[in-house]
Amino acid sequence: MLTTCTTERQAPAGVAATANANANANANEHAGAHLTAELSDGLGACQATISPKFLYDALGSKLFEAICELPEYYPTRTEAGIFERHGHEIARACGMHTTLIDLGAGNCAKAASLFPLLRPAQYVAVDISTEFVSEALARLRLRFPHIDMRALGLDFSSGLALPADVRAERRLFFYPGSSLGNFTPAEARAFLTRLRKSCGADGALLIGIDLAKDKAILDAAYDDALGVTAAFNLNVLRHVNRLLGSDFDIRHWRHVGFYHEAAGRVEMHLEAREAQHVRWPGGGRDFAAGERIHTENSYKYRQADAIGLLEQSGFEATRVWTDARCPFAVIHAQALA
Ligand code: AVI
Repeated sequence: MLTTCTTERQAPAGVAATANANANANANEHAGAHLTAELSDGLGACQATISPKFLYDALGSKLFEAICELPEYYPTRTEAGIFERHGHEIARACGMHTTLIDLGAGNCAKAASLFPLLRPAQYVAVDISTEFVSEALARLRLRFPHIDMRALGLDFSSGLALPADVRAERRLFFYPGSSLGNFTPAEARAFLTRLRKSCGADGALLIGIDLAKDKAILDAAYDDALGVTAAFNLNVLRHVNRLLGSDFDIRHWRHVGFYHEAAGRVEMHLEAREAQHVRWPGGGRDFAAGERIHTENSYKYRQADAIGLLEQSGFEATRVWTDARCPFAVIHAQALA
């Protein structure tokens, strides 16, 4: 991978007008100025990056759902197996009638599978894409009419300001799917510390964390034979085109996903198939053939390190459930005073 980069921070006045038709056709999907700035800063950095949160537009969310069905992608299945086998114990540890706050709720299926056991007093589905969550909630309200449900559109990776109508009592943050792994350990600590503050005096966390395992299993999970993960990763460029008005041509990029053992994480990148120049209003960049855009990290923890991370963030891990065949941990952690 090349480390040199050529970027334009200030484009000539005509560049915005010549940005691709895709951006103009999608002018109604306006990115806020902060998102545009975040995207252009990331793309302009010497090691180009796109935050993984941009993987989840409507199509990206559907592709992620498809990933969860893949034989190679074990986390969803493994975690669901733990919930199924240990559901009663998990419910006992969490208690009933909580305020269940589902972070990155997506199609809400994981939380809904626990409703009969947990019987939450309130269910708050938090996700960056409210369109997806609202559809899921409409279906769930029919099945569980007695549960007070609300959708909250929030990029909770950068802050967790909950509105006043979210009950303050017995908050149980639900963070399944090993999404914590998409933060660096330092970001994860900062995130968990913020979460601890939102817990109040009697709050807790139910979290799923993927654990380190064989490189061959991890490589296959993040570069599946059918190419669904590749489509999921490449789709981020379509999303960026709409948000930023850039002119990425997906055909000129390929998906790369692998386990970096020394770093303890899976990395996803998009690699330029050929040299090219990409423009966006106010900027642009040359990419050399083989140059990569880093789109995601997925850290795989050792169990003791995961528990240590929770402790450093103001939680006490009270119960841990694992899968003997495929290392994955579901942890109940109580907020410490
Ligand atoms: C959402 N997150 C936990 C997934 C993961 O495994 O890191 C996202 C994903 N990326 C590629 N496949 C799945």
